[in-house]
Amino acid sequence: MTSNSIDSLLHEERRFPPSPDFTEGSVASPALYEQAKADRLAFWADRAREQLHWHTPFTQTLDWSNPPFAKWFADGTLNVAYNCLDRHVLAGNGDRVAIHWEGEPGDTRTLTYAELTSEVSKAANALAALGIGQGDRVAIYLPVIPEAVIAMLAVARLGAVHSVVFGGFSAESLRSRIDDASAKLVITADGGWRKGKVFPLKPAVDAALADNASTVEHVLVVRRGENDVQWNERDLWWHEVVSSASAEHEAEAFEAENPLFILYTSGTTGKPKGILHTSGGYLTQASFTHKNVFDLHPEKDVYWCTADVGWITGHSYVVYGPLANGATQVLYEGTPDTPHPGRWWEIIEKYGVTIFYTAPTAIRSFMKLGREIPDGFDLSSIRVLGSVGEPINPEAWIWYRDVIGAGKAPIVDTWWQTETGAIMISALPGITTLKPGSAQVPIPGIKIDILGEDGTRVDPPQGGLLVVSEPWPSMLRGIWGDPERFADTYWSRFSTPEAYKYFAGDGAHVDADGDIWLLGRVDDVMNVSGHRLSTTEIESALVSHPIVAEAAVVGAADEQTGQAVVAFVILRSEHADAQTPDEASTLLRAHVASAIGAIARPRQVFVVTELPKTRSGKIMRRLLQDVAEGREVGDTTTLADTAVMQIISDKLK
Ligand code: 6R9
Repeated sequence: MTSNSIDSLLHEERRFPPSPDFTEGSVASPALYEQAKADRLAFWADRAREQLHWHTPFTQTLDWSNPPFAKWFADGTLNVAYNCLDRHVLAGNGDRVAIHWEGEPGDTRTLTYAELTSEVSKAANALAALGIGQGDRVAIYLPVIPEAVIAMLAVARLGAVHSVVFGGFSAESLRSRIDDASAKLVITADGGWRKGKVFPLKPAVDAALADNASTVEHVLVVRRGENDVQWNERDLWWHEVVSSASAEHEAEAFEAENPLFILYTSGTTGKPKGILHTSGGYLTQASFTHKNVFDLHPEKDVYWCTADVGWITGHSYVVYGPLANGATQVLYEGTPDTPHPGRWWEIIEKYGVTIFYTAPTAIRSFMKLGREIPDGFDLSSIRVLGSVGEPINPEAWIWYRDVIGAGKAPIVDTWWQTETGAIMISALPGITTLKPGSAQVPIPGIKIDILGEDGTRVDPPQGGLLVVSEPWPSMLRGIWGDPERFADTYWSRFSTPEAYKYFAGDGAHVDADGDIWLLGRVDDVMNVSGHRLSTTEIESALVSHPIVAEAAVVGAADEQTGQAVVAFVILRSEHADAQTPDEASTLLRAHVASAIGAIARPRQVFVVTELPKTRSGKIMRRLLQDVAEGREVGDTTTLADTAVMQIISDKLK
């Protein structure tokens, strides 16, 4: 990766310093960086005391005597749910809205902190009556409805461990996750609303448990879709079991390292990894970052993170971070375009959302539809915008700021992973001068380095591999049931006995100001004629062309150059018919060559109408690579829309 190739992409040279008004009232202060620099562990100990209520105060901050197995605040005890609920009620904020829930068909439900505390207490009593206690695993397979949050917190309140499985996953994926964690209970719903229809969930649970050979004793079913369901002996209705339970439940304290949840994520091999997070450290960093990165003023902000609770973003920035901070938030069940393409903007207007956190893929799909749609709504309440999940290209960044943020809301581009548990790299609004396209700087207390293949630090502006060089409070504590895979996947590449370093799997580059630019997963790095090229970089060049709405790039085997660049693009609707695919291809090949250099010129540019994406919005380049290399398309089960590959393959025939 050469610096020239990256720099040539940055047509967007504008910088956005914080406005004095914003800085004056901002939550974060430069002192955080100074304190963390002076004494990192003391900094985190202070954050843990400031952010959380400890039943027993801790005396030890970090135990790193057995790396890579960390313990944070190990002799302290707390209850995670108490921290998200009861303490806000006790502080006099019981009447504050915790959740403004909006169902896809337009039904709504509002829960104050007092009401949410009662609901969680009832659910905790009901689960305890079903035999759930400390350490037991509970699988949660629900739509984005209040019961998803209530179920997670009820499990946490009992010191048990939840494993939320995204509602779009198949019966087979659900079964493998249930088995891997030996779950005792599954909490699901009859169905949920998506794209104007009820999608059934219960049949997938029935199919997953059909052989009666799993560890699951009961299935607790929330009524949401009102669709018919098959009933088995192990099944119980949520509304029968939970409604009749007492609303009084005393939250017991558990050790800081008590497991809180397992969340499965895909790795390089086929078997998903059960990423394990624990209590005190996780909640400290999730809540600290939620407050400072989003400039949360809980008494007046209305926060909305669009992630499904089935992803890590939903865990840390829908459930734990916001609720630990006593925030008021919006929770929305459905898709962005149902029943009309302005649904999200309508929700922002309706609830007066002030802080909005979403993914670049969503932003680009709105760009594709044109600004007339958001312009039809009053978005003037917005004051902070966040981005997560993949690098945000400067064009989308500027559009997001101009169209959604009225040309003034700061954007925080937050880099982190399921494994890191909470935000690791981000600007802090009110402090950082923003640079479109860069995730910018490690948050206070986090140590990031960019290393070359040989493990030595590379100096700006060279690119390398991103590592976290010191343990952090919300770090994963392991892969469920597989300590070797944990040590191997993340810690074997760059660690020495003196210094353990976490290998994130992302490429990155630091510029002369010390700002970090993410270059995509290193597994997506191509080698073309001996030159390293990042898929992200070429995609960014493609989407910087006005006719392109979305782009995905893969390295396809090529006899001459080792790998060749093959691009798949979706054109903006107003251009889709104005160019033939051949004309568009010629134009874009030349555009990439001029943006990055001839070496990056795609061998082929295919114009398509859809790209294969996972349900969390990540483009599945592996499948496009199959197409580009003329192979049979591989496993498509994790696609949001499994028909997409057929459409693409047919089109290219
Ligand atoms: C939170 C989440 C993690 C991977 C990560 C990286 C990519 C996430 C990013 C970003 C560039 C950002 N990623 N945020 N890349 N800029 N702001 O997405 O977790 O689903 O585990 O994905 O996503 O490649 O390694 P997860």
